[in-house]
Formats: sequence, structure tokens, C-alpha cells
Amino acid sequence: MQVLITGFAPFGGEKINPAWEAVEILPDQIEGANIVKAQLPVLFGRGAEVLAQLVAVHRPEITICVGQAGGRAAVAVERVAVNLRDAAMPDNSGNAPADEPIMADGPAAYFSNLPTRAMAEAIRAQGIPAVLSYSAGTYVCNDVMYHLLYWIDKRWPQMQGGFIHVPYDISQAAGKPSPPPSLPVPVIARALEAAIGAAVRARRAEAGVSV
Ligand code: PCA
Repeated sequence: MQVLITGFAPFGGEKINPAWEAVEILPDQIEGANIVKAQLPVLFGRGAEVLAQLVAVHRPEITICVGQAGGRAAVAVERVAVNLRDAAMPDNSGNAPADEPIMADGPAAYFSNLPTRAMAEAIRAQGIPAVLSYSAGTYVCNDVMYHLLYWIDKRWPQMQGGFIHVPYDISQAAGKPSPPPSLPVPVIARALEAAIGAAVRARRAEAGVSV
């Protein structure tokens, strides 16, 4: 089984993105599945285009994108992407769309078709705080998640896809005058490994075969 997992480049003046730092140190195999890792640019539209190319090349059964959600205190397994671009800050090329739909012909929202509850529980079972989240925001992460679920709906129905938001790394929090919640990158990586493991096991159980 192929699992595609992506992180993002740093953005918003940060030197690192803990999502990418954690993705990069994941093992190459989890529960017997091959893990393909890639970085996406923090750009409206282009981030999703890069993801589409990766899916076309690697044909993953499962695609999980991971992004930084500065200020959150737990790893958040996202359940919903909305058809809206509304940037509170410009993306990495200075683009800040407001009140725009992502897809003119798309529904208002999509649910992830991953076993999100089992994934959050698997993270908690590692002793790491995790929640189910019902908003991935209206910035680039939501843009990428919405595109992913739109393609699953229209083009790649065999694929499962979703999104995980992670807190700041402790080094980012340490650099701020009023430190927000944070987790060390290796702990974030353990959370991602647990979530991926839960998704792989569920897929296998559903298929009833060893894919
Ligand atoms: N977080 C941003 C985009 C890239 C990232 O890591 C977001 O939550 O939209």
C-alpha cells in the first residue's frame, strides 16, 4: 500500500514548518505501507497543483496532508474542508484572496473519507493530545484539503484523503514573547505515525486483503 504524506514550507515569517519537519523524519514504512513524503508550497492553487502531480505519479491509496496551526494546543485531525478562500495573511507569493470560492462547481464543503476518529484515538493512545477538528480554516491548508477531497469525489474515488493540523514546535514558541502552546517535532512525528498506522489498518480491514 502507498501512503502519500505532505508537509508545507515555512510561512508567515517562521523559519521552520513543524508539519514538514515531522513528515521528513517519519519512517519509510508504517504498518507495512510505503510512505512517500513531499513538501508543498504555501501558495493558493499551486500547493494543490503540486499535490495533484504527486497523486498522479504515486497513485496512493491514502493521502494525508499536514500543516502548521500556530496557537493550537493539540494535534487536530480535520474532518471538513470548505469551498472558500479567505486569507487573513498573504501566501508565500503575496496573494491574499478574500471571499472567493475554491471551485465554482464544487459543493459548499466535503468531509474527509479517512477514519478520523480512529486516527485521533490512536494519537491519544500514544499519550499525545489530539482532537477532531471541524474547521481547517480558510487559508492554504483548507485550499489543499478541499482540492484533495474534490478530486476524490470527481476523479480518484478509490483514494482516501484528509488533513492533520499540528501545533508549533517548541523552538518556535520559545522565540515568541508570549509563548503559545507547542509540541516537540519528534512528538508530532510520533502522532503522525500513529494516525497513519490507524488509517492503514482500517483500509486493510476494509479491503479484507493484504494490500
Ligand atoms: N499551515 C497553513 C498553510 C500552510 C501551513 O502549514 C494553514 O493552516 O492554512
